[in-house]
Amino acid sequence: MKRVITYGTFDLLHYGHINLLKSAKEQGDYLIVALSTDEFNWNEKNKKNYFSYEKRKQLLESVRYVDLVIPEKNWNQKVTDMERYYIDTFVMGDDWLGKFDETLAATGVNVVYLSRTPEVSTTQIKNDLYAQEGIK
Ligand code: C2G
Repeated sequence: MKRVITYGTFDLLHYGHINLLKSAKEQGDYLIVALSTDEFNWNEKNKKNYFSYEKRKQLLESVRYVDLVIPEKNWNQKVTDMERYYIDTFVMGDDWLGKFDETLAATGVNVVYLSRTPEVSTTQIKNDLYAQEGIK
């Protein structure tokens, strides 16, 4: 069984995330999503997620491509995650192109960057909604 892992916030889950998760699953047979905790988002990514970790986890667990959701608590857990979960392939969207090759080089996992869905983002959704609010 080929085991794949990917990491992210996945807040305001949208079809760009689903495209990524679908493509990530296609890299193997079992997909683990390491989901950024609320604290990690706020302290390390300066992101205030709209949905809590539990709600974002609930949404991801309902996605057919996702087999397991684990917490992403810090930037440094990736190497141990690869060992702990017997990972074959690490996947990220190509906005992260090249960012994890060095970190993961010693683990021997395949590092795959998949193209992002360019036209959609959580930031864009929020901005569009604020703009509509102004019109209403
Ligand atoms: N993504 C995508 N297309 C979009 C938006 C996001 O393919 N339109 C992908 C990103 O490239 C990423 C995943 O969906 O691989 C999750 O995106 P985010 O929730 O924005 O994740 P991020 O905040 O980049 O956190 O340790 C890695 C970090 O946790 C990644």
